[in-house]
Amino acid sequence: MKRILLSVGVASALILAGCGGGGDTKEAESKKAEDAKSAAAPATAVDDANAATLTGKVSFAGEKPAMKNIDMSANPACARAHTGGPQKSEEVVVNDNGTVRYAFVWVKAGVPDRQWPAAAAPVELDQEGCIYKPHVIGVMTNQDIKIVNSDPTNHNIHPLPKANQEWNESQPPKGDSKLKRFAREEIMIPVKCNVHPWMRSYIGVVGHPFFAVTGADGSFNIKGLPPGKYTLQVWHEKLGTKDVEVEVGAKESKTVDFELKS
Ligand SMILES: [Cu+2]
Repeated sequence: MKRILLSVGVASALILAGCGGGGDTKEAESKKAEDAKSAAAPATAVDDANAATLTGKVSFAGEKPAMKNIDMSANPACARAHTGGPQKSEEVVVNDNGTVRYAFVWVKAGVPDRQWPAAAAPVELDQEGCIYKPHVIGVMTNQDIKIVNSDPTNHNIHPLPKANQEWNESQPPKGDSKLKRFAREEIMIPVKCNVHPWMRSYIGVVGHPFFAVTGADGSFNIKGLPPGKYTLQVWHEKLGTKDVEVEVGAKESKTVDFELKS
């Protein structure tokens, strides 16, 4: 039964890969190579019955930094979106419970080399009030990112990857959304906007589904891991990275807490 379900998952992932949006020739070639690699890899069934879980939180140590105001006065269409006062920079967001928001937690090493099925739904990255929402996202390799412009103004999305193909496209006010994907694992890809210098987001691209972005409670929950030894990493744009070695047995749930300092 489980095997049947997985086959369906893989099939739909392949269908999705087949009907992805255009892109230039280089991108198409690299996608072809990745698809070939995926097809060659054995599609091992995810053993849900024995899967382990890693949960925890990312705490902030030290004095809580003041959040900087973003000056949008040069762009009235952006400034008008913030009637309740200036937008705060999301570089370092410390939650009320002393945890860190927008930390990226992922299994850096130890995950078996398999064809992991990506979630069929794209991950959305919106531009609203002239900031990227959310500030940090995670996707699997070749999973769609749906880029939306909810603003009544132009944006120009410009990811700056090192391992993936760079691109740079404008999006008109409330224009059609764009579907984009990255073929290779990369932690992290900064995204800027060529129109608004303060706009910044980060995309984590991982070759497996074992990653999470911390939210308003600073916690993460990574499910479905095969039993094994792993390196779990937390990444934060200003507070750096930390690695922890962790071993999980079948059906085990382990807590790993991180602490980041400014
Ligand atoms: Cu912009």
